[in-house]
Amino acid sequence: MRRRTFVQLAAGACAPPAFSRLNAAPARRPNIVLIYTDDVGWGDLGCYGARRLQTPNLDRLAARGVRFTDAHAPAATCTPSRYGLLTGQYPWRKEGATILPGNAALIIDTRQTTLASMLKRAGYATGCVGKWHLGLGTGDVDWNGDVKPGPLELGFDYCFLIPATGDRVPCVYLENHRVVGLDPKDPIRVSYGKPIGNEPTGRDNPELLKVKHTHGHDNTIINGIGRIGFMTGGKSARWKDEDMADVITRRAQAFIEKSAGRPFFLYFSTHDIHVPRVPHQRFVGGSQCGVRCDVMHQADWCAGEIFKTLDRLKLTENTLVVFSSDNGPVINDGYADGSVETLGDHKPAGPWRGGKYSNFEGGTRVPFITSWPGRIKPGVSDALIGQVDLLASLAALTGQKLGPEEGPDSFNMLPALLGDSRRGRDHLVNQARTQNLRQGQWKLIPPNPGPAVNKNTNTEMGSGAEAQLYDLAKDPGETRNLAPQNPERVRAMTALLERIRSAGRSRP
Ligand code: NG6
Ligand code: CA
Repeated sequence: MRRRTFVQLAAGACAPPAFSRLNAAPARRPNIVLIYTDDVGWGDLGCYGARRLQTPNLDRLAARGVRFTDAHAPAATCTPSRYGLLTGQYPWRKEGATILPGNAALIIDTRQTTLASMLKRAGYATGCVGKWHLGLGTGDVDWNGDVKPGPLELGFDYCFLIPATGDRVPCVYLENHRVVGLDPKDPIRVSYGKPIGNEPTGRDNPELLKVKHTHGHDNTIINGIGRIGFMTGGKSARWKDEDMADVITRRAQAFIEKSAGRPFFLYFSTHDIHVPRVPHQRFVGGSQCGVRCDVMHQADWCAGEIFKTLDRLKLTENTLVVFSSDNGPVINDGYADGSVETLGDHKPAGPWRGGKYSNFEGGTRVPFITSWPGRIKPGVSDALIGQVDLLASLAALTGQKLGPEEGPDSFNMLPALLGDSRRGRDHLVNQARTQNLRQGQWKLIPPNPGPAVNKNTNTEMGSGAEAQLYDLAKDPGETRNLAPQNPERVRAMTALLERIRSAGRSRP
């Protein structure tokens, strides 16, 4: 794996003329494309060491940008991470920011500043395409009328959504406020908990399934796949999982086409590589580690298509692309799709312990790449940063000062994101079963009694009745709990975490 540090690269690879040209010319405000993948682990990209699958488009992005090794999603699951990403507020401050059912109300207050509203204020055209999973509407949603509030009420000019997740009903797309392709004579009804309608379910009709479930996912069968939740109606509007990557990528490209000419912000949130993993036929069997890796090829293709559009429109030079993932990797997340059996020696979390759902580093330490060919000098950075920092950093990029209530946990890390500085945050709080605290090389996981391993997903959770303290510089795999020998450090970090919690904000 490439292990050159940013400093070495800057010193070695950048001849002075290029260096001064890059720094002297103040670039125009860039377009911003945020590619947010789902459940992609630190080790799932070629440029992060994967060898059993190929991600040429993302590797090229990293080669011309900054590849971060210590960047974090706000949480080890989707909804809280997306909440933190868009609001710049730690998600554990928000009651109810946990994995949401598909009929949940919008959990972001429409008065809150988001990445979209902040960039809109700076004159950007703003679009959101792909997975949402932050709730929609104000209560039990009526999918047959205007579905709002949602992204459009949070600063996005346009949205095309997978409302919750690929494995949750309703299995339909939403464009702006409306379900796409809905026949009013066949209204959609959705229920979580109580069965609704009389369509087959995974529980009662397993013989109809093309992918069997291992845990959960045994409610209404849509496109041969058991889902979480019950749904009836909306037959003409239902998605086909195999086409999902194509459908959302084409919408994202169309948004770029339409917006070119003024600065734009695209939040492109892939379904891949979340379950159910049902790639388009052309990606089936393409990798050397099974369907989970095949859908990683598909995710890389999605990114590549976006890059092609930027190239064609001659926008690449002045577009800041940020690539990341909403939480760490999971192998079996509820479907018997063969991923466990075909994993081989592929290491989805790279060198980090745990994965999705876990308090260990694998839960939130995710791939993170920034690229802006007209401005960023390529390199690798080990700065500690959080996705929660994008709000303040992109505000700084677009010359905006945040009010005291905006992005209360978002630090301006722009110099690190642009590769101008290797300095990261002094501390960062991430969330799984509990909040954990990073401070430099130290990691504190407060007491959180529970099973060491989640039996369903086989995830090492980082649970324990006593506090855990790890020195990631000496022990990146979090194998030696140093808490008993370091009571002072445990006390100091526990106190810092408590201060951050009780202050209600942490932005300097
Ligand atoms: C879990 C689901 C899992 C996945 C996850 C959300 C079961 C048994 N498991 O509850 O399959 O959907 O929620 O993933 O239903 S996330 O990436 O959107 O947070
Ligand atoms: Ca996720």
